[in-house]
Amino acid sequence: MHPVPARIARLCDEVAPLLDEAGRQTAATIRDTVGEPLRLAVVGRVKAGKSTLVNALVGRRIAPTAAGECTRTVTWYRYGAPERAELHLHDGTRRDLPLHDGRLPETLGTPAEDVARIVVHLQAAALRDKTLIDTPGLATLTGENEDATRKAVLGVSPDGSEAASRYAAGQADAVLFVFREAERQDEVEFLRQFRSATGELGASAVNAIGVLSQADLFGDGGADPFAAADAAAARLAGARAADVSAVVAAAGLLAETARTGLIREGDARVLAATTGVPDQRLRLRHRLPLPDGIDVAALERLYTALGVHGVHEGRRHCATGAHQLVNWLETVSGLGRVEDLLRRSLLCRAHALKAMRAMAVLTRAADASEADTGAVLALIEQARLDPVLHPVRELRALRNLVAEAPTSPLRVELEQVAADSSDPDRLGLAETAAAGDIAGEARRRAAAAQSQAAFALLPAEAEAGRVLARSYQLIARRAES
Ligand SMILES: Nc1nc2c(ncn2[C@@H]2O[C@H](COP(=O)(O)OP(=O)(O)OP(=O)(O)O)[C@@H](O)[C@H]2O)c(=O)[nH]1
Ligand SMILES: [Mg+2]
Repeated sequence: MHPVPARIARLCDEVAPLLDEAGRQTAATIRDTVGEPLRLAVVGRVKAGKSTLVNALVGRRIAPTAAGECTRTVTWYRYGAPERAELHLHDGTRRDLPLHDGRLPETLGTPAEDVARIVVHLQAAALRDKTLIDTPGLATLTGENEDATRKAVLGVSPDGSEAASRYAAGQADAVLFVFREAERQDEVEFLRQFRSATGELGASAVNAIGVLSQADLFGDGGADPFAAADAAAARLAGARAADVSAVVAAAGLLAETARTGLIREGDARVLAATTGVPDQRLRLRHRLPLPDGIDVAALERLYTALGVHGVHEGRRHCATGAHQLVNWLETVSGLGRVEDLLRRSLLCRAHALKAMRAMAVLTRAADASEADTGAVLALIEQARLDPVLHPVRELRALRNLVAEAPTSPLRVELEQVAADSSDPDRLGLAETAAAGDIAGEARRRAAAAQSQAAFALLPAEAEAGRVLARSYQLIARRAES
């Protein structure tokens, strides 16, 4: 096991005997799951495009995107064989959920209120390093969906009545927030709640990213909706800098279509046959018959699979066949950028993010426990100061810095140090740098960070300086040993 989850597992063993029954359960759950892939919850408003995005990331059309019970149930997509879906009921039992043509069914066959979540095991490469948690939309007409999402992501019910053991049961390590169109107050509110309910680990700027979805629908119907979406995403990222580390625009539908083998040579031919037909004429296709030689039924299917912009603009990218169209869809969809952002800002910190959540959950279990809270907190504090868990301190410092002093020059430095890279890379040195040079540079930077901490005006900057100094000392020590 990686040293970070191993240290957390040890902490669980240490604190378990000191906790009450619920707390012991929590510690056991944390211990069992700390070595798992990062749990990423996909959250956002109803019909924002969450499930479509999940499908695109997984590369399968498995999550239902129409109405139906499954869209109202929290669904986990995990790596696993044999491929199967299970219902996890509130009473702790499990039931098989048969897939239909590789998709989740419309109905669950069990009263929805009994179902805690659906767990789908797939052998999809994208799930090797992350478990995706698709959640029901927020701000729906029924409050139940929202409760399900809040529980899945926050591990608490809105009234906070959940037992301590529940905290560990259904939480996410990180969040992918799907924004649709403009920013909505309830989305902002949810991000806030995520931050406050997760308390210690409420590191939104370090554990959350944003996707501005349905990018193909942006703009005023002009030639390039993606440029308009990019501009809107940049504005959103600026406005929400403390809540999400970045926002990128993406068209999940186009990526889903491109990645799930939906486009055949025949489709490219159908589109090619419409070349020369003005966009406006295509829009009126339900009222004015199209010229002969166009497969109207197939074209209609393409409108569903590609959206209006996908069809109209895609006509210019299909002359050489389906592969050209698929490549174009993949590129313009922006999903590669979403994956890039995921890698750069979340997956590269997976161990630290999981450890951060684990420690927050254990702290809560201690607070809620009737047992010896002081002794438990002391053990958690000891773990916090363990050099092995220093990456967790870096993340906390980064979170506080982004919230308090987002333009601080220490931010870039802290981000670089907190990245999952090699020590020379953290220092901006060549990979081949000699140990002596690494140690020297690290010591020099440690001293600089220390003095920045001493002269900092804001507490978060002082903390960042202290944590950075320690990071550099640890690098120097590693180089010297
Ligand atoms: N044009 C376009 N439509 C999209 C895109 N992504 C999703 N949609 C459509 O938007 C609708 C809702 O998509 P879903 O993925 O089901 O959205 P959701 O957020 O999971 O919805 P709920 O789970 O019901 O809250 C579907 O009809 C999708 O086809 C996109 O990138 N472009
Ligand atoms: Mg959905």
